[in-house]
Amino acid sequence: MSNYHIKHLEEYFQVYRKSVQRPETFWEEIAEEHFVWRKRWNKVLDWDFKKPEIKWFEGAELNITENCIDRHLPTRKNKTAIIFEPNNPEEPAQHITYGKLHEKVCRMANVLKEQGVKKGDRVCIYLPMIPELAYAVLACARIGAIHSVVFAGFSSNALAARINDCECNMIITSDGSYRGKKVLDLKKIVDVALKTCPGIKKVLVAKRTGNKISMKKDRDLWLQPLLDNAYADFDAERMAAEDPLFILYTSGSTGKPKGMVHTCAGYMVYTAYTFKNIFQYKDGDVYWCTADIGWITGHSYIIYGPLANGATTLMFEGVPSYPDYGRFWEVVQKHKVNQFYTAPTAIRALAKENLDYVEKYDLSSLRVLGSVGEPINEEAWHWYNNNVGKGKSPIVDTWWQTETGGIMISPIPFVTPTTPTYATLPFIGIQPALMNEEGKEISGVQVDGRLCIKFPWPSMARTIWGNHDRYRDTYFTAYEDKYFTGDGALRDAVGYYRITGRVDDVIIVSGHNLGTAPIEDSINEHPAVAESAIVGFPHDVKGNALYGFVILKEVGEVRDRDNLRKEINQQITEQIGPIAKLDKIQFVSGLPKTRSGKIMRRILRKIASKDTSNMGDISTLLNPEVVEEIHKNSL
Ligand code: 7RM
Repeated sequence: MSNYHIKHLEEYFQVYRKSVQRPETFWEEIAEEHFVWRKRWNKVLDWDFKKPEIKWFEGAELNITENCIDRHLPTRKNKTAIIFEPNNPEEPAQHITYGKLHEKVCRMANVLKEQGVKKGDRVCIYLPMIPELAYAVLACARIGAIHSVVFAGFSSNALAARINDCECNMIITSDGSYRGKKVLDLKKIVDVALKTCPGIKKVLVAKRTGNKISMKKDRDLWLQPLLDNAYADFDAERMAAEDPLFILYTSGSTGKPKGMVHTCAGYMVYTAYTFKNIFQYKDGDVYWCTADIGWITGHSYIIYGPLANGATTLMFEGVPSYPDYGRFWEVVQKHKVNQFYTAPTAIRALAKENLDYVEKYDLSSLRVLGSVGEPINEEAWHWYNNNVGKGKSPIVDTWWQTETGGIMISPIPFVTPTTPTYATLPFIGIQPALMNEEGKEISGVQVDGRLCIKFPWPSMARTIWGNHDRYRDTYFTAYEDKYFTGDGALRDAVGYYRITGRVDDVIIVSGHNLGTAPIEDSINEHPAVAESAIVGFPHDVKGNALYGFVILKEVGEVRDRDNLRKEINQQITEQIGPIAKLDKIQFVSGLPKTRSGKIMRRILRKIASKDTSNMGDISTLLNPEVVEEIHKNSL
């Protein structure tokens, strides 16, 4: 029996049991039967969560792009690999076949090599959702360079910090990007960032918007002429199973962003296997994930997972609201999309608009709907189910993280019965545990606790770039011999999991993970600000919005409060990006602190969400009196 494609519930339980009882045999069979290897592994798994050290398929050699492209050529050369749907609906879509993708990636790989990129080098990719982004990612993988994609909505500061942290020597960008009606000047953002990035030797610039940009001599090069002159074939580099494939930054609760490192073999096996089952992808289907490739969802489920299965994956450059709120559904109709994967924040935004925008289009091609990024609330779930799925397309509420590389808890459509707001059952090979405050695993059903994973899975991040101690401290010290996710969850009577949200200081706004610390750092740089704390509060579209409590310096002129609010948000926009702007800013005389000096965010969270019936014990605070003041003046 091949366990690659699970088709009914009994089979799920059977395969799950095997994957837990004999994980090495299980993953070995999957790896052997469904991928191409240059050299076989010596050992399937080696792990120690204390160090922590995790190795899958050690000794094996492969190149992920041979699995995502070359091996499909004999059978799928003329099949569409990527459908590119531009921002402007009047501009024709592009259908990039596997044959064409091979050529494009090879040319790009040759360009990178000619420009001095070597195996193991870090290449920053700062591009909008255009085909060159996919080519760049795959070209890096083909030559063995480590890609670090930075979402092209991040500011110069955020970009520079990510470039410097992993010491990239090249950046691939574009002249500009289209987002709805707006044209953004990406190259200018890069130019500003590079003032503080001495390691960058080359800037490759893709032409997209045609706006005027400045090109620095000897450093900046237009990509197109280089591609035109490059050879259209390239021998993929032999990579060791545990060689890094990419770095992707995610916000932490303290300090600078964490560069999560994913490696070649395990990541490939797990993203491909989850993609096949969780979207029930069948040959000929058109699959669309609306995420940006700047996030892990785009890495795993726009590029690697779908392409490893020889799928047709759609890349959308635009936004859900342009030219109007029907755009998603227009694209579904136009390309006859079968699987559609998006985020609750997008669903909530669209659910606020007139239903005509959905009903105007023929959505009968849809078979599976996906959700990712944050808990999907019941109302949004029903709207999605009724109006998009017409009650017949199962919703897969997929829980996972940048750190996990692939989907961890999710229904398998047509296999696992779904329940609104529940991510349901662990995927094959995933062993969750709920932990109590004393650090003990909670057994049984109808319980809640902190979500950990007890056993390694192939696509887990192996380290934080340049900071293995932080990797250990963040994920492996809270609970002995377990990976701690940072999320809380409950397990219901039938063993289904429902994710309740972060238990640390990461706030998820519109599906984007924002650490409180960098935003507070940015606010605190304002000359009038003494100290600040931000918390999330429920927001009907964004899921959470940010509420800032700000202490002003006592010296200096008395400033207009609304102007100050504007300046603070302006500063955040410049340093982090508009996504991190505060919805509410309250000026306070102090912040509730513990005796060890930690801000008691729990109290601020309650005030921000107007849930102040039970404030808990505040007697241990250093300054209990400020709580009353903050509460009284809350916004
Ligand atoms: C894929 C991704 C990770 C955090 C995670 C959760 C939250 C993601 C769900 C979810 C409830 C879901 N990676 N999260 N998916 N919460 N239900 N289906 O989002 O690194 O950017 O974020 O997102 O808190 O820890 S991420």
